[in-house]
Amino acid sequence: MLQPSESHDISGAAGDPTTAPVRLAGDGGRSGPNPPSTSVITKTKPRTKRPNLYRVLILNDDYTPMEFVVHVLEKFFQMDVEAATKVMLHVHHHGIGECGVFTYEIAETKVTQVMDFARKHQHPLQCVMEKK
Ligand code: TYC
Repeated sequence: MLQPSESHDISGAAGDPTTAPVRLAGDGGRSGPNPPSTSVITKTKPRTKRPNLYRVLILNDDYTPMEFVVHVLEKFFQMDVEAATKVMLHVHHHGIGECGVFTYEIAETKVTQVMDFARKHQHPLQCVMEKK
């Protein structure tokens, strides 16, 4: 008499080495032929990390025309003429003022754009960035 384990399997999956459950030694026979299905639940915390932020600042000087500074703030910092004039006058009176807050690469780009533009027009306007 053939035992079930000796029979020639013609039913498909059970005898298919690619799908047959692996029988593990020492599992008390719980692994097959139909072992209880188990799964591993991995908890991944929804981690949102905030980027480092940088202030872009302009500095006062005695020579750069007020209209040029207003133009810079409109051109590179998307300010309207009223906001740009307020910032320019703040810098004129206090020596330094904020143009905006950006991630590192954007802040660096703004500083370069302002410095290149000021140099091109031969104005000594200075623009810097500082970590918040
Ligand atoms: N102090 C300049 C002047 O009187 C105007 C000025 C304002 C220059 C802001 C630079 O960042 C600046 N012409």
